[in-house]
Amino acid sequence: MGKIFAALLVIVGFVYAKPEIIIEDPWVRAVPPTAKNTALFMVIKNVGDEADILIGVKTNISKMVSIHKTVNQNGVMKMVHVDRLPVPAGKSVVLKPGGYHIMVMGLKKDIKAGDNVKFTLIFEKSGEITIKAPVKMK
Ligand SMILES: [Cu+2]
Repeated sequence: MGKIFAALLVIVGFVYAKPEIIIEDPWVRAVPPTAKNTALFMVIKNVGDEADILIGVKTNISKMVSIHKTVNQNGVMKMVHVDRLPVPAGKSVVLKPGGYHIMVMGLKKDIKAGDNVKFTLIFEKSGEITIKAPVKMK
């Protein structure tokens, strides 16, 4: 009896384990009208019990969007493209200036402080999550 109950618990746990993604404090850096690029920052929180992975981002304000990481290569700060950004279960990943960020390249229109920009974040398990990020001077 005890064995069957334990087995059932394992099955139930397996079925219901899932990531639960919460996006906190998203913001886009305000840039001068001549600028072609900007970046999106946020905290990606996974309050679920399974890991998830950010695999892509979409927006219609720019030609391209890419997950970037700023790295220090022999004293020179460089940005490198990241295909997959893992968000472990119960953990948060912080996207901030000087670290991970979503690079927004080839702006199609001017953005200014106070605007809100729509982005769709694509997660491997949770699917698409649409957010509105305010444009801020920071
Ligand atoms: Cu970048």
